Amino acid sequence: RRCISSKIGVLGVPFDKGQTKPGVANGPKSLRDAGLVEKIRNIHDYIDVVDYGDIAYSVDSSISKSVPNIRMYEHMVACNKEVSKRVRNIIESGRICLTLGGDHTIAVGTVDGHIQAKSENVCLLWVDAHADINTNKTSNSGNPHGMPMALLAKELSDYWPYLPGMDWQKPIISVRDVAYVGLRSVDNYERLIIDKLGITAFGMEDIEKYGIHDVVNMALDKIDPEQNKSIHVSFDIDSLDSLEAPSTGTSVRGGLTLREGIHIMENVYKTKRLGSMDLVEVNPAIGTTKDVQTTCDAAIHVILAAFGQTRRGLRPFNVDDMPLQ
Ligand code: 6HN
Ligand code: MN
Ligand code: MN
Repeated sequence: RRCISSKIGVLGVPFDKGQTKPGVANGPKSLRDAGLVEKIRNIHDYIDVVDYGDIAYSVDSSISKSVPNIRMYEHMVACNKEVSKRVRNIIESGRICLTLGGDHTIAVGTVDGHIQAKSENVCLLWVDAHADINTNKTSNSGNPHGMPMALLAKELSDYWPYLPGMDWQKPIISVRDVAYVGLRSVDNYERLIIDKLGITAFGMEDIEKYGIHDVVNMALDKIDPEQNKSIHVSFDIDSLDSLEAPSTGTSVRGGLTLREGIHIMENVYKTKRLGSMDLVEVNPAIGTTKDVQTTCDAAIHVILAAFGQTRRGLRPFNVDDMPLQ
């Protein structure tokens, strides 16, 4: 059995300005405190993990309130610019980038950085209860964490006003290269956008109908038909059911089981083309201590599956027989 060495870079993005509930900035800390990095290292002997710590960014306050109905606009701009640069560097250094949120706003930067590093040969699997494809005109909340897909999509660039400070960010992914899994809370205009642009979208009812295995394979077939793209998975922990991941800001019941979440990432691992993964919206200020443990533990299981943890067990590295007495 030959094993390919896997190099991973972990980046924390303690960003909470894309929504209004305090606590989500401590997502990276809560995952690290729960032993995430050690657990990734322990998957197998030939794994190589570097933790790059948390990002910091500085804000240009002169652009605040320059775009209507985007809360904390200047923070969204500055944070994502830094995230993009850091993710790009990590991927260019030959590592799979694991970005820990923070709220989902940061996916603008992670997907941008991934696409820069891989010269656009990227497809995107968005695992979420929500579609996160509001523009500032369609959003009912004004919360940037409901907008990252709309900022990334080429097909929506004409629906945005001029965005000061975002010149570095080109809307660089076509919705043809995007698939959703887990949807169950989609706003009216988001539904219109998905239908009008024909975005591949598997809601919970599709998972009931086809099962998670077929749904993931159908999604990947659609966005990476030649099996040659670098896969970006943006995993919002609220894709999981409220019972599986209670500590998150916009929880919706009737979601994925942890087993389904793990299954998605096991299938992605098997492609050997995971280039970058986000794990966002873990909020350790929501719920009891037990709820936070449950949520972090679920997030860690999903991440470990992405990096080769298998439920059937892994044989010891470079060993063919049991120790003699
Ligand atoms: N998330 N569609 C709602 C909004 O405010 O635009 C909810 C967004 C949730 C975002 O969970 O990443
Ligand atoms: Mn989301
Ligand atoms: Mn969500």
